[in-house]
Amino acid sequence: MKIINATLRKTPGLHTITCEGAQISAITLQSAHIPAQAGDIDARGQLLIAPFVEPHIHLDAALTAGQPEWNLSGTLFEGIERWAQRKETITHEDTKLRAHATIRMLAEHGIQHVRTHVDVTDPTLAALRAIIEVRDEARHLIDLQIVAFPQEGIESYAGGRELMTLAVELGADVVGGIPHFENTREQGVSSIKFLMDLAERTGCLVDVHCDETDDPHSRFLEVLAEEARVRGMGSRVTASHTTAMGSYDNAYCSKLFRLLKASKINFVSCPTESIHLQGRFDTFPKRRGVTRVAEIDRAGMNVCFGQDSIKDPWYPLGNGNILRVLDAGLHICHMMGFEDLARSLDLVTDNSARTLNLGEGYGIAVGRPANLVVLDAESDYEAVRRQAKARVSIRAGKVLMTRVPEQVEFS
Ligand code: 17E
Ligand code: FE2
Repeated sequence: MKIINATLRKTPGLHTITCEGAQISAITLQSAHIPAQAGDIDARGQLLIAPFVEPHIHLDAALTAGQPEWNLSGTLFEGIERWAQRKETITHEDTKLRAHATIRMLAEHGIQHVRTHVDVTDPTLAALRAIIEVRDEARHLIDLQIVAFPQEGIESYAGGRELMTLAVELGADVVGGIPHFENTREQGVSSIKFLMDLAERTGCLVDVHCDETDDPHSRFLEVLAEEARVRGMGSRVTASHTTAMGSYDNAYCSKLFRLLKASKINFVSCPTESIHLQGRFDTFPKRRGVTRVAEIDRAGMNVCFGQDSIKDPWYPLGNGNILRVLDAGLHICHMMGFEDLARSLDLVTDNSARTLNLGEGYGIAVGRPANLVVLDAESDYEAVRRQAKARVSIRAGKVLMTRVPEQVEFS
């Protein structure tokens, strides 16, 4: 299969990408626009990108908003309470149906790599068992990484440590945590030591919900980063949310950044979710409740954007379109200078792939998997401005999905 007349990010000219079997076998620069032969996919000068990546979502809770009650305060904590109510009624089938429906929404938007957190603070681990099956069943659409996520705490929840260990034995790929939600600061710290030990022992990656609060005294990020640095695990570790960093004073943050850089950990921000859940205890002026995305990026560290929720107890909107989150994130994080817009897709492609440790399994290069998306735009700038849709999604060298862009006719 050939994709012709493709614009590649950060590379001038039109290109032909040839796929053999499930791999990219050649990338050639064209001297001019070429006509399509039967069987070719004509990108018509538009962007051909490696698939979008969703680095942070909660598939087990997706599509449950309002069941049985709506989150009326809009806080993280009421979200956790509402979810605890819904969690009592989840079943294997209900979880699988909602997860599959949500994965389809992601795939429709050109996403082929997903990391989902799954709540393991449930003695039956029902959601985890269901999502492990979904990981196999949905392989034709996406690659799925599963995080063992202790929503109600590792130390503060009865049997929390045992449930985390069992989740990894059952097949979770990534170890999670929620230190800011543990009952005490000491438990927050010990939860991080525990989860880092578990990951180091089992070879799992790490992705911690870390300091998801406006409390400027929530300082678990330094603990996570130091554990990662000392163990040499930084590139395998991710700090998600870190919204408290938006409230840290600059003197502390400048010291913290030295450690963060030395640790080499990754960051995920979920700007639509954070602007909704945070700032809830402020009057005016009201904080944005989002981590320092531009500053992390400028310091040379790896940061990406995720959706976090689709219609769940924490966040009622969302539709699978990661460009919606990119658009909002660029606004919220003051990243609309031309240079940021011109490379904005980094935040939802390459940077996220690095967070997920996809390595040679991702990217447009000879020998890599033929997973490719033609976007309905010619540049990063236009893709985010126009909320460009995926026109064609190719997976393992086969067309997975095509979309005919909408046509508007004035009379
Ligand atoms: N759980 C949590 O602790 N934080 C979130 N943002 C979501 C679930 C969606
Ligand atoms: Fe989350």
